Formats: sequence, structure tokens, C-alpha cells
Amino acid sequence: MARGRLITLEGGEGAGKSTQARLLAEYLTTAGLEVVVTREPGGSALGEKIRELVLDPATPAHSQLAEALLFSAARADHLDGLIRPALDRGRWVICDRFSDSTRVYQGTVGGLSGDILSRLDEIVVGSTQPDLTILIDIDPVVGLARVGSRRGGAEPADRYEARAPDYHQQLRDAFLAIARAEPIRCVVVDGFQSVDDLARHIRGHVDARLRRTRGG
Ligand code: Z5A
Repeated sequence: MARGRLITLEGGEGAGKSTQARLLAEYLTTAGLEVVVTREPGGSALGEKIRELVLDPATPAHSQLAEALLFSAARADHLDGLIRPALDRGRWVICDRFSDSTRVYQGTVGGLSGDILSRLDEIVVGSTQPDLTILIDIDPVVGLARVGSRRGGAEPADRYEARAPDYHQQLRDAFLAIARAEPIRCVVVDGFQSVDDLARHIRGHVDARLRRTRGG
């Protein structure tokens, strides 16, 4: 059986990653593929526990290394428990955030060295690198406003959302820098489009880069 494909969606808060993950899964399922939608941090029982911990505003302050190790532990469990078995069974896995988020949040913006992150990536992700990464680029002011209005003021912002505007602009720049450095793996799409237009563009990239190359 042919190995499945790993597609990751990356970008800042409120870019539309979860919405587009769901729509892409519907499209690929209709095209006859078996699809798994998952997310990070999360995607496995342990990963979801770690998610609660890292997003909780009440979590005690800790170092970027500790944070990267928490995300890495979640990712290791997610890969072993869900992603690799699904790929081995020929399923297409769509993951809402993955290792680029660690490179951006804990690395470029968080200050952890690229060397440490590369070593962690080699240990945890190894050869299970994304076949395609879709970076949904959006002005953080727009993304955060979307997330804020979805929340309706009912819940507190999580530890990341609550940070200063400049922090979110740095995240945006760091994601774009990865996409520029790895144009074969990454495509950038404009998150300021309507949900339907964005979904159409993403489908086009997936078809051009993955489905046509395997006769799918
Ligand atoms: N993190 C990290 O530091 N290191 C790591 O290695 C990993 C993660 C893996 C996870 O948060 C946090 O963990 C994250 C980085 C850190 N930082 N934060 N926050 P999360 O998963 O809770 O948050 P998120 O990934 O940013 O998800 P999100 O806020 O839900 O955004 P989204 O998935 O990109 O967007 P959405 O849910 O699809 O849409 C947001 C709202 O906008 C919603 O009401 C939609 O209906 C609406 N929407 C979506 N698309 C559109 C368009 N096109 N137009 C208008 N409105 C739209």
C-alpha cells in the first residue's frame, strides 16, 4: 500500500487553519481518499493533556527549553500513536500546526537556538516530515480580532493570544521566512480571503503538488 501524505497547516492565531483543515478533509474524502484531521498540540490522549497545560494562563512560568520539550513530548506521542500508523495505512493526515510552530514560537521568536530545535526535530519527527505545508498568512490584527469575536469575551485569552501585537507580527515574519527558505515544501496563501476562496486556493495547491504527482 502506498504511504499516505502529511499536510500541515501553519500560521498565526485566527488565520483559519482549523476551518481550512476541515474543508480540505471534506474535499479529499470526496475525492476518495481516507483522511485524518488532527492538531498540535494535541491529537493523542497525552498530547491533549499537554495542550491543556501549555495553553493554561495559570501554568507557572518556565523556560523556552522546557516549553519546547513539552511540545516535543506531545508531538512524539502524536506521531507514534496516530500520524505514523495512519500514513502507513495509506491515509492522508491533515495536521493543524506542527513542527514549524515550534521553530517559530519557541525558536525564532522565543529565542531557543536553531541547533537545539534541529536536534529535537531529528529525534522526534525524523523522516516523518510534512509532504506539504500550507502557511495561511494574515495580518495578526485581523486574526486576533477573529479569535476574540469567536470567544465573545466569554473565556480568557490563552497564554499566546494575550501577548503584545509586536510579538504576533514577529510570528508572522518568522513563518514567512520559513516558507521562503523551503519553497518546495511550503506554500503561502492569503488568509484575508473569504473561507470559500481560501479553500479553493488550498485545494489547487494540494492538487498541483500532491495529488497530480501521484496520479491521484
Ligand atoms: N504552539 C507552540 O508554541 N509551539 C508548538 O510547537 C505548537 C503550538 C504546535 C495553540 O493554540 C498554541 O500553541 C498556538 C501556538 C502554540 N498559539 N496560540 N494561540 P490553538 O491551537 O488554540 O490556536 P491556533 O492554532 O492559533 O488556532 P485558532 O486560534 O483556533 O485559529 P485558526 O485555527 O487558525 O482559525 P479558525 O479556528 O479556523 O478560525 C478562527 C475564527 O475565524 C473562527 O471564528 C472562524 O469562523 C473565523 N474564520 C476562519 N476563516 C475565516 C475567513 N477566511 N474569513 C473570516 N473569518 C474566518
